[in-house]
Amino acid sequence: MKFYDCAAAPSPRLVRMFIAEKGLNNAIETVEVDLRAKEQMEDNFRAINPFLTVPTLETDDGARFLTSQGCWRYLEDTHPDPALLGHDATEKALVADAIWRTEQDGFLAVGEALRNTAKGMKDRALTGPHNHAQIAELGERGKRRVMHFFDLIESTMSKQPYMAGETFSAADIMAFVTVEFAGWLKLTLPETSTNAQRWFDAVKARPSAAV
Ligand SMILES: N[C@@H](CCC(=O)N[C@@H](CS)C(=O)NCC(=O)O)C(=O)O
Repeated sequence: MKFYDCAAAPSPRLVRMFIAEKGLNNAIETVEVDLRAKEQMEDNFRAINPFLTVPTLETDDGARFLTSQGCWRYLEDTHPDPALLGHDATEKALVADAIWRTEQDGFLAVGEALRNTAKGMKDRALTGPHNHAQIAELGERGKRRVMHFFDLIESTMSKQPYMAGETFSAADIMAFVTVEFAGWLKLTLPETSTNAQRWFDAVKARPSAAV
């Protein structure tokens, strides 16, 4: 298996943490794609992932998964222990719900704020083969949405230990990476969010958080 990664970027980190939780670090070859040098735009990577994004995972028989969730799905089904996408039907659905909410309201909100404000992302407000101009209002809206997402983590963690319930899952990986990604905007969990902070510290203490 080959994993197309970028050490500095948050989306591939979603898969790096997942790989680490599964104990697969030594089973997968990593290919670094330097996004700062725009290597994702080069013809050889374009042929691998026409959407020009990392992570991308390639199996030995040539199948390719072009999003973090495609990579997760494949790794979960081929290496079921420990389960990170839920154990039974109920838990799988709860994890799917928590991942969707976290991606929409958290991860993509940080991306919206960053990509619409960062000088280095002029005309690259969205990933992919087409250029899109930045919209300053979306930058501001994104920051407000991130703070709402932080409130959601706090209220979730006041009721349960993990994003999807009683068990650590990929939803926690995504929420954790989202909080660290928000640091790029200098946005941090509010001091009053003690439940969210307790959860964050517990995830940060896992060996997978170091990748
Ligand atoms: N939802 C996609 C998002 C992938 C994505 O946006 N990756 C970013 C890095 S965090 C990327 O490849 N950016 C390339 C660019 O900015 O042109 C996934 O999780 O795979």
